[in-house]
Amino acid sequence: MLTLYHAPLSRSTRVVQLIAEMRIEDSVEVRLTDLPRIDGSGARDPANPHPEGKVPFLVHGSVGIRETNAILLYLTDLYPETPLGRPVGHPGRGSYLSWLFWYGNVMEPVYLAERQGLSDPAIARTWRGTDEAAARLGAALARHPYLVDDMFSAADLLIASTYGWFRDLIPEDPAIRAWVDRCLDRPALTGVLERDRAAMADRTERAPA
Ligand SMILES: N[C@@H](CCC(=O)N[C@@H](CS)C(=O)NCC(=O)O)C(=O)O
Repeated sequence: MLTLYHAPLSRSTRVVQLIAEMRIEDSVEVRLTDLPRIDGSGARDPANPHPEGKVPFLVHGSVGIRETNAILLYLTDLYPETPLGRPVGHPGRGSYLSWLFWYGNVMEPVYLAERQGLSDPAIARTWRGTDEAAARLGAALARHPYLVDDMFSAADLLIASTYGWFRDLIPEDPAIRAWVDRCLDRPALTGVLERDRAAMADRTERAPA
């Protein structure tokens, strides 16, 4: 049995979506947890075993897996029969790994820096910027409807989630816009977001005045 520590409407929402996309809900217990939010609400939950108190955190037996892209890779490798990953030996494996790691190593830092108005030659030199990230995505999506090949994968789920948070930063490129629409308009995501919003409303009602 697997256990996922999840805080509604956070980075762990992507993992809950993946679990729904993979239809492995019966194999993963999703445990709701709390964390300090940007608005000052919430607090670290001592019951969350993540070493930094963050989400997502996946527990599989005696093993803990942290970092969203590592968790997505772990789950899609663990259930290679579901079409959300690209197992070892698959022609798309290299591309799949590249996009999953590109998300954490480049895309998230670049978009967070943009959102926070941070600019520094070291940032530009190391990660480039959102224009370069968009060009990278545009080049891939000019050839295929999805990043790895012709089928939606956990890499699309992860990378498109950035534009769910930062809709004003969706690049103008029509191929990227159509891909974002395809990725954000999935029933699994709609269902997860509805449940997350309900859990957040419940949390607000219970919070002390
Ligand atoms: N790079 C990590 C980031 C995890 C992360 O920062 N999660 C936020 C929620 S969106 C969190 O747990 N924040 C609580 C804290 O920083 O204490 C990942 O993608 O898993």
